[in-house]
Amino acid sequence: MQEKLKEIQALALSEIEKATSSAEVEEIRVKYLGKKGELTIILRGMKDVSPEERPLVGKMVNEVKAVLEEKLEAVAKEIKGKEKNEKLANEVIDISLPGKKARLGKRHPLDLTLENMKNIFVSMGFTIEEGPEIELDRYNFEALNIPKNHPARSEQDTFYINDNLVLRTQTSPVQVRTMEKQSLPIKMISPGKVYRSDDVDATHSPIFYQMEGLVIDKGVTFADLKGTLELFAKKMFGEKVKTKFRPHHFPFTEPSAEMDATCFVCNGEGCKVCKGSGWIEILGCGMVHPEVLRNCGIDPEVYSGFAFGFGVDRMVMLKYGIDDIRLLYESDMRFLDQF
Ligand code: 2NL
Repeated sequence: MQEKLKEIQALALSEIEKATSSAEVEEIRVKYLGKKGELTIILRGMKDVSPEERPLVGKMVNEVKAVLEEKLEAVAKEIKGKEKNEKLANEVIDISLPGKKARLGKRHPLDLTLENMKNIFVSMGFTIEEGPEIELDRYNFEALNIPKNHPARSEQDTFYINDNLVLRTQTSPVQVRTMEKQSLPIKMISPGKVYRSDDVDATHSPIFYQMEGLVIDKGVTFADLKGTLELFAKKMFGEKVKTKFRPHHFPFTEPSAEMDATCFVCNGEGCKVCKGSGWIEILGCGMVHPEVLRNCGIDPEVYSGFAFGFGVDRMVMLKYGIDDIRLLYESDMRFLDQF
């Protein structure tokens, strides 16, 4: 029996020595010390050993068990250390590799131009007002003297939510709301998105930007309108710019006009941008129609005012020489990176 135990011990120790992984060590532990392990079986067989030999054999079994346990633990520890080092070595991060560059975004040309325009009007004492893009028919059309049969109301031009609600086709409803709620005088601009049921092409987009302005006070005249808009044109396109006003028609202003500015590309000489005329159409304007003032609860016998409106996209396109409005809405970085 003693011989047998020595044999087991020697065999087990040599197996443990040769182990190269934690799994192998565990396998050996189970083989000798596990429930059905060789030493366990001997311990269980003690009842067959003669009573005289029993204490001695028992002691030896326990000694072998202790030796094996100690050795298993030592080797397991050593192997675990090695495995950990190997794992760490495999997971090394090369911090000298160049990182992935985060692309910095840029301001959109529409946004840049809008800011420029807002700054000009704020410097002249205008406030910036905003309103909903889904608008009541009453604010978008009715209050502005655009009658029920007017072509602008046609479903071909306007996105209707229902009979009463539209996607605003201009930012004028913001002015109407301001006149209704605000005390006088008023000196405001309303920049923002507007919607028209247009098919997309080089000059049309169903969404575009507009800026309108409104000044209401006692004694406001067409001279105030001209002075204000001339100054805007000079600040926007340069000191040398000249302006002229042509009669026009809008349902919400009377009299109405369109303002042209001398072409900022050729200084009025005539070029491709101004189609040889030397002039570029900039905006529409006029004295607020008395009916519109009445609709907004303002007495046209006491107060008068002027209003104007222009397409921001058109200005951006003129300013940067962009020939296709779709470029402003396609988010193509090759285009946007140029600004
Ligand atoms: C254009 C012309 C214009 C207005 C907008 C306006 C607003 C109120 C009362 C009177 Cl609440 N007028 N706005 C006036 C004249 C012209 O826009 O060509 N826009 C793109």
